[in-house]
Amino acid sequence: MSANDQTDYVVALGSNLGDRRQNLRTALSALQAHPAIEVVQSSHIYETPPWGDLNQWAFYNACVRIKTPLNPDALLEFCLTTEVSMGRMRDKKWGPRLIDLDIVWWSGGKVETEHLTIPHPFADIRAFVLVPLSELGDDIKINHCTATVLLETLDQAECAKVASLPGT
Ligand code: A4P
Ligand code: MG
Repeated sequence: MSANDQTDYVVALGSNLGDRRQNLRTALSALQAHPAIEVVQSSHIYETPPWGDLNQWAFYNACVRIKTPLNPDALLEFCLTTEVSMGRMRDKKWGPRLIDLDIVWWSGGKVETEHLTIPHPFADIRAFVLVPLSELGDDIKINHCTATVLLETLDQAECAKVASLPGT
């Protein structure tokens, strides 16, 4: 396989149930174990206040940059399968979750299908996405802006760095 077959993606990891740190690390290990995925960079883990549904535990969030020849649908399928294999139960939208793997960005531009939207909805106004994303390179742009620029108008005071993810 040549380097030209590879596409860059950012996968956002989130958890606010169980051992949150371990859940993110298990998800990272699943990405690393996939034969067609190369994890090239990972952010620190941040503890972040809940967004959307405020009445739930604080989250741990991180972002991972990968290279893979998988197309967006195939990567989404792998993300959803990983969530299920880790024991995620789907309850209410924006509610508590053991693990969430969302495709935040890829180098191929916008995707808008019934099952997949890239950049991930609200990524440009979510500090819990943008704070870890800002560690992964200024070539990553959401709606033409870097995470660093988007964060200038957002409150990120409550996003606290708690640990590193392995693999950096
Ligand atoms: N889907 C569409 N686009 C994507 C994409 N780019 N990546 C579809 C992944 N999935 C995508 O997702 C439902 C469906 O979204 C998937 O089956 C896929 O076809 P879901 O994970 O079951 O979750 P959901 O809760 O019903 O909705 P969603 O949109 O994933 O929730 P969000 O937007 O991810 O929000 N606060 C903090 N601090 N940190 C968090 O991580 N997460 C949420 C969940 C709310 N508040 C949070 C956090
Ligand atoms: Mg999701």
